[in-house]
Amino acid sequence: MDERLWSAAAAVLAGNDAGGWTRAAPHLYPHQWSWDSAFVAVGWAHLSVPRALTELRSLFAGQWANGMVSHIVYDPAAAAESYFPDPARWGTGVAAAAPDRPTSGICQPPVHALALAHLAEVADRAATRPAGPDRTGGARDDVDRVDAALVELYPKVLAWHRYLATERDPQGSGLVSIYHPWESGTDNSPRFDAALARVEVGDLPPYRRRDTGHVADPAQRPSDAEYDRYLWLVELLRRAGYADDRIAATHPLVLKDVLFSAILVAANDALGRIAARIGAPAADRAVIAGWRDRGRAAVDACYDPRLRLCLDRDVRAGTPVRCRTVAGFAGLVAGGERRSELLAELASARFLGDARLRWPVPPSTSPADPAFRPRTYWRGPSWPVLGWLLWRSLGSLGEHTAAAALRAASLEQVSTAGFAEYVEPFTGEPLGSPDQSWTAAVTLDWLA
Ligand code: 9WN
Repeated sequence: MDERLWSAAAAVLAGNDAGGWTRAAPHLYPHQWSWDSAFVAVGWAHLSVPRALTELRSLFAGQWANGMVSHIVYDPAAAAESYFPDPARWGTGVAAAAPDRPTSGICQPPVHALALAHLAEVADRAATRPAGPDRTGGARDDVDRVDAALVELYPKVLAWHRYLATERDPQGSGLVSIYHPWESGTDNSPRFDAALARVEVGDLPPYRRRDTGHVADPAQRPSDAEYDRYLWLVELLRRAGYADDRIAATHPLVLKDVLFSAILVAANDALGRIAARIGAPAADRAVIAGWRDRGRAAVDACYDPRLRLCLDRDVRAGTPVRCRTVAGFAGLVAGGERRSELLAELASARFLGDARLRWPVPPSTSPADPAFRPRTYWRGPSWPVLGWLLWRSLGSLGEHTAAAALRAASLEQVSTAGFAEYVEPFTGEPLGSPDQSWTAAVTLDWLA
């Protein structure tokens, strides 16, 4: 165990701790982000199980009445100019389902059930460990706390998954529709280039970006042209009253996001285990298993034999999105039948086998893709948190050698680059925000 790295990671979480929730990053992201929070809870579990549970409780306190977990729960105490778009720009008051607290009007990948199941395992392991130093303290009590939290959170997570399986998939296809690149969590990935290019920006109210002031070079962030489109999509969603049926009928950007859908498969698998643990009704368990199986088959069907990757589907264009990004490994996350092809592609010179990589960790966009940019956000840099997701998926598939190699490379990366938001894949230069909460959190989990 690298005690120095452990203490440094723990200090990042403590520094970003806002009480019952954690800032995604100290300055750039001073609010609670949805999928960040779930990864962060996995990290907190190794320091304090009660604190990990509080993280998820706080996030779900901002859940919408239709089940949606919004991508940002705003800190009302933070200055309005601390992050843009602010709550006023979202204007979620137009939506009947919006809660009283300030949130955004869109969502992010549903990693929450995965986090809950993972932190239950952490608590169980600590409780069964032979006598000796116990980082979590009161290990048996922690298991009871987890069980109580599972009972409390289970209906909320179920409502969240139901929202995704119905409102975001009215066709029952097994694939989730997203309305905004921010919903994917991989904002300016080339996955969205063609769809965004078709978005015609209308009478967009003026705005001032805040994000570029927090990074060393604005070129590490999405471009102004991308931001105009992001904000125009927000404008259209607000005008549609955040009503899924209106959005599905009129919105210019609708994508079946293959990674989001695969995460939902893994999350339904985890939710099924939680349901069994707390003795939820058999009918619920059958519904959850149905969502999981339908999603897994649908992700498999997105596999493209030419690229050897799973591809998103652009609903408006009616075509698959042909680019080489880390999202293409969705089939490993969902645990489908394309495992050997995807593992071969992951190891190939287009991904981990590229000899120019400083560490064999997945770049967000393959260096072999024409849109690859090594310093720009989701267009090339590696994101440790996605390495964690793949590592966990490989472990669940029983691919222990590949998982161990990815963990070792990831730990070398964070030991050198620190807890950066993302990292230049060839030089190892830390980019984006320093002290990013989820990078520290997954480091704790790798070390534990
Ligand atoms: C928009 C907080 C979030 C992550 C996303 C990442 C980035 C926000 C932004 O930061 O997105 O949601 O302002 O760029 O792309 O995955 O959740 O860390």
